[in-house]
Amino acid sequence: MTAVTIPGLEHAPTNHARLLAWVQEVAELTCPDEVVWADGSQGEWDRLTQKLVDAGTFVPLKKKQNSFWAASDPSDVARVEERTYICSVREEDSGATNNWMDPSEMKAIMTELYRGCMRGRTMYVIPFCMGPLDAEKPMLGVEITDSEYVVVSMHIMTRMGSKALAVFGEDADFVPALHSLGAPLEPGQQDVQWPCNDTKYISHFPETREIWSFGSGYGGNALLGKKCYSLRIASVMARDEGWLAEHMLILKLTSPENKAYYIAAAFPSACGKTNLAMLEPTIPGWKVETLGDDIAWMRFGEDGRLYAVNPENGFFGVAPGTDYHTNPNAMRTIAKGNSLFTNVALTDDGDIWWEGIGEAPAHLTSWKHQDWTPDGDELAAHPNSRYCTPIEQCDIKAPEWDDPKGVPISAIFFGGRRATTIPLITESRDWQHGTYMGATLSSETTAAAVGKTGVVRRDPMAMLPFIGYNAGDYFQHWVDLGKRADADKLPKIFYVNWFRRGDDKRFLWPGFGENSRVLKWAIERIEGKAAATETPIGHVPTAADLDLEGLDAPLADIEAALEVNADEWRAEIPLVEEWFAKIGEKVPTTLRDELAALKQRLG
Ligand code: GTP
Ligand code: SPV
Ligand code: MN
Repeated sequence: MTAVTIPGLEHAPTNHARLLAWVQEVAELTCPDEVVWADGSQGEWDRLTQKLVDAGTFVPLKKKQNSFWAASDPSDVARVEERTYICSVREEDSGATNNWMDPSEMKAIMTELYRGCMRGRTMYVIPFCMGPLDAEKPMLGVEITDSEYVVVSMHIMTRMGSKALAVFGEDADFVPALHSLGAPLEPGQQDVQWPCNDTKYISHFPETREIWSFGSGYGGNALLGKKCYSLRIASVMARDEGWLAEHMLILKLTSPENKAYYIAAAFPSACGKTNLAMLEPTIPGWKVETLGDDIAWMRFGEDGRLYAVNPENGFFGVAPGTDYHTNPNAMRTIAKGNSLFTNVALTDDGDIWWEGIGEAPAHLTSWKHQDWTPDGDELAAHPNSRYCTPIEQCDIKAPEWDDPKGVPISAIFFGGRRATTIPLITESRDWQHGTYMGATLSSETTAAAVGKTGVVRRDPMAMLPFIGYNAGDYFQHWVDLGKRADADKLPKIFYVNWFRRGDDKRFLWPGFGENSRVLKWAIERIEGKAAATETPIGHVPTAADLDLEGLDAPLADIEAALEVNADEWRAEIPLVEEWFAKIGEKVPTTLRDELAALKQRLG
């Protein structure tokens, strides 16, 4: 076939012709020293974590078994939305919210970047499956990468290696996902702790369902099964096949009467999904179990209800702010070890530390590898530092978390981070109104993406950076799905905001475990038990409608968190108009009608 011989290329553990041809093609283009098929074994984990320790990328944690600390290049700490592209054939299919480039033009540019880019490194071939391996149609992918950090992270975040490859057979469909750090090594050249490239591209080809990523080692840019496959590419599949791929947690809420409800919730990055998914209720008798903390795939079941599956196998959670008070379940999960920590601080006795985890020790090694003491002004951990840990280890995972059938969703929450305007919770009147709430969702930007933080922007369904096609078509898809099912079988949609602030900038609502009070109200609305006030924006509880027993917070703050301020809402209207104008003609008529009706109600 070719004159090129690369060690490892001839020992492929599969007869899948399309996969073999692609691996051959990528190896010839990128020129690695060696090709290794990832098998997902403990031996492979041990070998690669040791290799990362030897390279200085990982420091083993003395205080957590089988766990490692890594600090990235200071320039490679978050998703790069400006460098993320949806390369549909027609520009309008990418839409006003995505960066676009013609697929052949992008492939020409990136092919030149990839040429020889794995020289001096090992090329790993990682077969993986998003969602359960025993799904009716397993959602397969293969990531090729030259990063050991990516391989070991994929061990945690996905079902991968031999057990995934076994599902491929000789001709199963899969999403090819190519990743390179873009940091070839010349013979004898010393590697750096966190190789990456100043030039970055995170490219998606929706028609051919391919992913090409270059230059970054950070989670969302490099673990291609996550946002690239399970949201951007999967949202296109979902549009074509009549389902939903969403940036949502999945939780199970059990009432004191032992009735179980499943709730999915979409909040933008670093706006509280992991925390809500693992919540420890402060109200007696209520129980939360976790099914997923970031992504939900939802399909209609035969009974007409919407069933959700978490495609992931691990949590890639925001570290700062996580402690035994805010998220004890995350703390217990990582305490079991088998976890990776990136861009947190390292204690002198070999443990991790971040802002919000408790009192700072007198000395730390910061995420920038610098000596750190509490009297300086720099953060010890990057605000987007992350832990990566297996779901399997989470004590409160729901037993059905990996059931390929999924779980029937009773309520969908949309939420954002807004200091003003948006009440603690609002119930939509129906699916269309709920879709309007989602489509006009707004939130302050966070450290999860490179760029200025704290800027309010529209983030529809918390999917702004993740919709793999035209946002107007995406809204239409939501509207259309709502027409497919009986209204009483559709999840009820709510709009929440844990982040409203008082004059002195304090949070009005205590959040975290106390959010169970808000979940309870939502469930009791579904059961027809709880009261609400009809307002121009939807049904909102008064403080008296919420179970506030034992809550240690001023009533005035709760009332302020629930306030519907007509002036603030009127000020929101031009922003929504501007947003719809940006999306353009494809904004569904129903959503324009919702806006017109809201305007009228506000007077
Ligand atoms: P991604 O993994 O980026 O998608 O983020 P996420 O939506 O899972 O956010 P996460 O739960 O990790 O929360 C991000 C930040 O918000 C953390 O610093 C939390 O401490 C904070 N946070 C989460 N829930 C609440 C809440 O109810 N109230 C307040 N005030 N802060 C919260
Ligand atoms: C997010 O940014 O929404 C995350 C982390 O969940 S990342 O994997 O980078 O997407
Ligand atoms: Mn996320």
